[in-house]
Amino acid sequence: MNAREDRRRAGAGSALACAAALSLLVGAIGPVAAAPATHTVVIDAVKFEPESITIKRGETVVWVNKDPFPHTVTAKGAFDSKEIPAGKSWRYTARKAGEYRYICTLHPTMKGTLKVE
Ligand SMILES: [Cu+2]
Repeated sequence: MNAREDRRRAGAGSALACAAALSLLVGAIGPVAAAPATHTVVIDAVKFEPESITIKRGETVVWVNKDPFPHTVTAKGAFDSKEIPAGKSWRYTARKAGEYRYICTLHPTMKGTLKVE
C-alpha cells in the first residue's frame, strides 16, 4: 500500500468515526431540530451577491469579503459589521422579522436587502 492509499483510508476512517459519534450524540439527546441554516453573501467587485436574500428568524448570514479592500454591512438601527477587512467575513444571526436594507458605508452605492421571515 502506498502513502496516498494510507491517507485515503485514514480519511475514510475518521469520517466514519465522526458519523458514529454524531449518531451517538443524536441518540443521547433524542430528536432535535436541524441546526439553523447559514446563508452566504459574497462581497466581490464592490457588490453584494446575492443583492437580496430571504432567511428565517434564527438563521445566520455570513458576508464574505473577497475584495482586496474593506467593506461594511450596515443597516442603520439594526446591524453594523464595521469594517470587514479584505479576505475576512462577518456573520449576523437575525432575531427579528423585517426587511432590512443595508449598505456599505465606505461605498454607499453598494446596496443589499436582508429579508427575515
Ligand atoms: Cu464597500
